[in-house]
Amino acid sequence: AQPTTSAQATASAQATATAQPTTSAQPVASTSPKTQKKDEYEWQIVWRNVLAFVYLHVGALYGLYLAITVANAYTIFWGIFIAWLGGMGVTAGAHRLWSHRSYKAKWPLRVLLALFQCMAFQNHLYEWVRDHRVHHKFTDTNADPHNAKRGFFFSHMGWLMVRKHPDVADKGKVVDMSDLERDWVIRWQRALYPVLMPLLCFAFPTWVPVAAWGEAPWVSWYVAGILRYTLSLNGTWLVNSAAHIWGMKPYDKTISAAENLTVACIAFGEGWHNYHHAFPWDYKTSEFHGYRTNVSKAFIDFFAKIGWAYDLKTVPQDLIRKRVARTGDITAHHESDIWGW
Ligand code: ST9
Ligand code: ZN
Ligand code: ZN
Repeated sequence: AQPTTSAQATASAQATATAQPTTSAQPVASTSPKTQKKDEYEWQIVWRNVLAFVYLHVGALYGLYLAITVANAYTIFWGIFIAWLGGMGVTAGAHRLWSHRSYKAKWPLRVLLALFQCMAFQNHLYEWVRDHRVHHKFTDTNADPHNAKRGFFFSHMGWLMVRKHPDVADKGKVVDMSDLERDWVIRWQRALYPVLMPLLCFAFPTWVPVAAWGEAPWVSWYVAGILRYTLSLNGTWLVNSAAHIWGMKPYDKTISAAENLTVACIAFGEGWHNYHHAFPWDYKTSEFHGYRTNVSKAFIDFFAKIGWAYDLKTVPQDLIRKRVARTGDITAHHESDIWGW
């Protein structure tokens, strides 16, 4: 066996251990160790995660029932507010700032975004960004952590319930993360994540309604905690599933990523995914200049106004036009809509 990382070695060993010989004449001798490893790849379910997601979704249904029947209206507004803060941590922070460097942020905004991103519990920033950069570099291949070619469920949430394909770590090694390693906010968030995440994603959102307007603790837990978290996870996952399946492809017909209005509305502007994969460095993650389908753009523009965000990057119109003509679907590109949305 070749020297590999411990995770790869474990994945490979587990794959070998579980591989069932189906025929007596397996082409083992004729395959190189590398193809052999890939042929042997099969899903390794991580039951801890499966159980956690079952609890979250059953709990979210119960939370929905409590929200409709007994919850204080303030608790519901509070849940929406926390979902929005967590959403900004993911879209304006993890995604547009740290994954793609589409703008720069002074340290107070970086600290704020790192705290908001803890509220969303989608792994710490370093891990989130590494997976996302690998997703962009190896879109629609086995090295893409949530490869949409493996179906809706896998790209939505299935990828979080199985061990990663060996290609993710193998090919992911070439992705440069040195900019994040240099950022003290990233190092600090990663070190404190085991404490900050439970406090900011679960304890604080549950405690406020109890202390401030006397909400019953279990109602607060299931509405502002579990329901809010589960809905915001599903909203985020739609970008990887729905927006990689349904929608038009004005900018690049060759990739699965598509323009999806519904996902844009749910995921605070992150559904314009064909544009985003064509031009990942645009801070708008869309050709549109409006705010209606892109609350995250409004958030970044506000911080640019007060000087905490700067060097906002956009793509010149002639470059977009050239790209549409070269790789896109020109009939799906409606320039008149661009200022409207
Ligand atoms: C969650 C994330 O939900 C959601 C992300 C969505 C992204 C969407 C993007 C779209 C745009 C933004 C939209 C925002 C919209 C917001 C709207 C809000 C309404 N590169 O991972 P491990 C190596 S998280 C290079 O353990 P396993 C590395 O050496 C939900 N190398 O793999 C690593 O070791 P280390 C909550 C990589 O063992 C080693 O492999 N969290 C890469 O196969 C092992 O890595 C959970 O559910 C890479 N990309 O386990 C937990 N990846 O880290 C989920 C790995 O030491 N995670 N390596 O360097 C797990 O339990 C596990 O990761 C696993 C895989 C079971 C899934
Ligand atoms: Zn994508
Ligand atoms: Zn991206």
